[in-house]
Amino acid sequence: MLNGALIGCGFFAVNQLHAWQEIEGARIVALCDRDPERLAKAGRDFGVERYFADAEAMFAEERLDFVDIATTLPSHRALVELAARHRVPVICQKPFAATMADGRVMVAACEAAGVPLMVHENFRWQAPIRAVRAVIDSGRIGEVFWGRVSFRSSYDVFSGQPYLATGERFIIEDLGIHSLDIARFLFGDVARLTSRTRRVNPAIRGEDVATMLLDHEGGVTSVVDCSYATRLAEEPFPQTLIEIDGSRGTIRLGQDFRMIVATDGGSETLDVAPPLHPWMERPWHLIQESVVAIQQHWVACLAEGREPATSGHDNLKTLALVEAAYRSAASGDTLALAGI
Ligand code: NAD
Ligand code: 89V
Repeated sequence: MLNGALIGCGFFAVNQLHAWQEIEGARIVALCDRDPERLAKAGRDFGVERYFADAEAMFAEERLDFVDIATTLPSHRALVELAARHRVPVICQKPFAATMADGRVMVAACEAAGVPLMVHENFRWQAPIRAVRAVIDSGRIGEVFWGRVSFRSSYDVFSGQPYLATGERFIIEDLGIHSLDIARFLFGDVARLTSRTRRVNPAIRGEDVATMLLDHEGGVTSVVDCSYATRLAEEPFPQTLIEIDGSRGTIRLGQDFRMIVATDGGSETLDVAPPLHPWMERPWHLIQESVVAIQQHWVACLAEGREPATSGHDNLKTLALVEAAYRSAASGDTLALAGI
């Protein structure tokens, strides 16, 4: 049994704590948050008896097999470096780092300490995204030449996560980061990127609309678009919709988890909805179920000595797309990823 600690008992950590209770072979034995009320509530709700207001004190006192960092971005670098100093394998929530330089330092610290590092980039673990990738891998639609990864919504994310309204950066750093990672997962790494952004909602500070054009290294062209300013007849939050064209067919992942695969032989419509476990709540179950999947993957990787799919090293490539998207939107230029 792996004994883990979780740092940051806030809005999203509840999902991670529920998911750890489902996973065989790992359990959370200690919690840390600098907010005493949140800490005590999480301890009560999840039956964890060891509490710490300070992460340094926790690492000093506990014997941990891993730590799960569920705090917001400003604390990520210091906490990952602390885990590395204590030689504790570490999971860190997205966005992994505020800058590429920080991200590289964090990856290097874990490598030097010989500890595994996984970024909690869970959207590629969503059931419908895995289903799309399985069709691509089957070869049914031939060689992929075009794709679109789209997240358009007017869901109020600010009431649950108020910090999203106040940062200079918003949708690309918080949500587009998932969409860009999905694009990498489905179409491969990226050579060049062009981006345009705007802010529609006057009550927030950062951009809430972004449109990005990606040239993937293998030749696929993709569009990654995201918006929190899009009022639709049926609110799709938090679904990512996907369009893919291949040399022998197409995949369309539409609203309500309907995936259509069309080839010359006809078309097939599949229900790729995620399961709804008792603790999950619509419409968040799509994300909640992917949290179980990524945490299971972490436990399997630790047991088998494998590098996680979204290791720190891998996630630097997604972070580079975020950085390129902001720079391209500011300059209007198409940017080569090699220079980021
Ligand atoms: P939150 O502000 O609700 O919770 C963060 C908690 O961390 C707070 O309770 C705060 O007191 C605590 N904290 C911060 N710094 C600390 C430190 N140094 N030591 C101890 N405690 C500290 O934030 P949230 O909305 O839960 O978001 C947390 C992270 O999860 C963010 O990085 C966010 O982007 C990410 N997130 C991911 C998903 C996803 O699907 N992957 C969804 C939502 C949020
Ligand atoms: O996944 C996230 O990081 C969340 C949300 C889906 C609300 O944007 O912040």
